[in-house]
Amino acid sequence: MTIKTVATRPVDGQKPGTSGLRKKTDVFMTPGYLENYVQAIFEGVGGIAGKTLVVGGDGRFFNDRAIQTILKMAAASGAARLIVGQNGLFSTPAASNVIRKRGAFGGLILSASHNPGGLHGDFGLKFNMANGGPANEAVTAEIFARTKSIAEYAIFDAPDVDLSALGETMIGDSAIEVVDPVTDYAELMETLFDFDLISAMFRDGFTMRFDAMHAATGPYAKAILEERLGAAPGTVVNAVPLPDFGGGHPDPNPIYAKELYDLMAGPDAPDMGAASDGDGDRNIVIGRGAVVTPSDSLAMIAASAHLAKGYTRGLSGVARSMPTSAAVDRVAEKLGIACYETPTGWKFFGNLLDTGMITLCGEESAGTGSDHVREKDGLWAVLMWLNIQAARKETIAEIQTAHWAEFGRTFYTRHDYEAVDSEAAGGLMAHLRSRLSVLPGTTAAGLEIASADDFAYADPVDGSLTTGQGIRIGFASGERLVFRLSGTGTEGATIRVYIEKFEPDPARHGEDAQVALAGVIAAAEALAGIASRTGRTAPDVVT
Ligand code: G16
Repeated sequence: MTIKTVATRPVDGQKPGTSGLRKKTDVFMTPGYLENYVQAIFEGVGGIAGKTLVVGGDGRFFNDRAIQTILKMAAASGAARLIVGQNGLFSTPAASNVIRKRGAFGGLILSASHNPGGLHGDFGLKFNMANGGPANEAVTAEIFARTKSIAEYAIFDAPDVDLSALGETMIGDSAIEVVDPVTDYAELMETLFDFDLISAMFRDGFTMRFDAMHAATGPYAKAILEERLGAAPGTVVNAVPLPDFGGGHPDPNPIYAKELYDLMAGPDAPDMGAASDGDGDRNIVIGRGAVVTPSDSLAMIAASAHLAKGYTRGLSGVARSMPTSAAVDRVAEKLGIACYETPTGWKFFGNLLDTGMITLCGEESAGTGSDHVREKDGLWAVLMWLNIQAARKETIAEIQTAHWAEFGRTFYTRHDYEAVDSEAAGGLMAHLRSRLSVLPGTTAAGLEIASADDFAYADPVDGSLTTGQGIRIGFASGERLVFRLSGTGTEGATIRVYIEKFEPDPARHGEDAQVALAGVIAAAEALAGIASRTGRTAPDVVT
């Protein structure tokens, strides 16, 4: 086995987005593309000689090939140990846990999250740091800088490692340790939640469907829900991870998890429906006839988390990404704890979690998590909801109704316009930005605008400033609109419009969100001219 040094040239566009580098799979498979980016990571993080790294992904097409390349390159760069999930699999939160538990220097996580896989689907790669969380902005900037000056990369000329067998092999002086991806994660969950209480609920006839969408969470959900907690066999559906996600789109939203949403709205609904995404960090929770929005889920978990054994001490604080609804703010106020508003991207929660300023955080994009790892965690959220139901002896619908009665309901929806012409999307945002100073005091579709800004965040721990994070429009009557461009898409631009309105009156809490928000939706169109600028008259996805 020898180390090869291969001459290469910078490739354009290897700038990490909201969560690492995401591109079409066939782009990632272009000779040298992956290698350039991996070498840039190794150099951008200050070198990996003598270090331990965790490596794994969500099992999508090219996961297996990419991991072999990464292992050979890491060995060539002198890594001491590479901890790899069996068959190259790790859910993102499980990888975060292993990084923390094993005291690793960091990890490489291969996933394009909820985006479809396959040669013409999406692929992604990100670096997580020693705290288990996605690299911060300073590190991703350093990685990007290296992609622009790279001239060569190093790789071991070695046979592939058998990743199906647990145990240890060597590439040169680097140990490759293949581990069961589920064990450590399941152990962690057992320290956080009352497994006996949840088991008893299942024994008493509680029914559930968990849709793993043929993605990373399947083995975890089977092991924890069915084997440890005693949920009926077959509770976890689509449990086997497949490189093409069974031809599906592993996003637990109302479009791609429609079957689950339909089941939960119908006469044969189990007590609880849940799903997670490609890499297992997102979640959706649905009660019988009661969809819980991710923003509400965060607020409801914040209000009841103390019922789970890992959280009996209460919450030190909470955080939400800026576009997430203010439902959790109202809970924080009542609990007398701080609530932080961060830019979109889990990496921005890292410092708050590391310093103990927050215990819980979440995002409108189906992400909820706590200080147990440094990623959002789909199965954790599902277990939290199971624990809360078992402890309160109430259904999700009852918990939701009671929560709204106590705190008011924040109607919320997000409208996505996908694969929009990048110039048109950029023009729409630039137009809004140019009008920020003149908007307050004017009206849009009859609603008076009280405030308008472009969100900027000064990290309270390290003082770093992040600007240009989305246009916020606040209305005098309390509604809010946010416009931003997605940082995870791989085709054109995705415009996200986030729409919310607070409703204190319980008599109105049963309204359909799209109906309740119709006036604010009209204001969004009046302000941004989405139809005229993009040619789109309706969103592609409504969550
Ligand atoms: C990533 C980030 C999340 C973010 C989401 C959507 O999640 O970790 O913080 O909310 O992307 O980002 P955007 O609105 O820029 O597309 P995931 O699940 O895709 O890794």
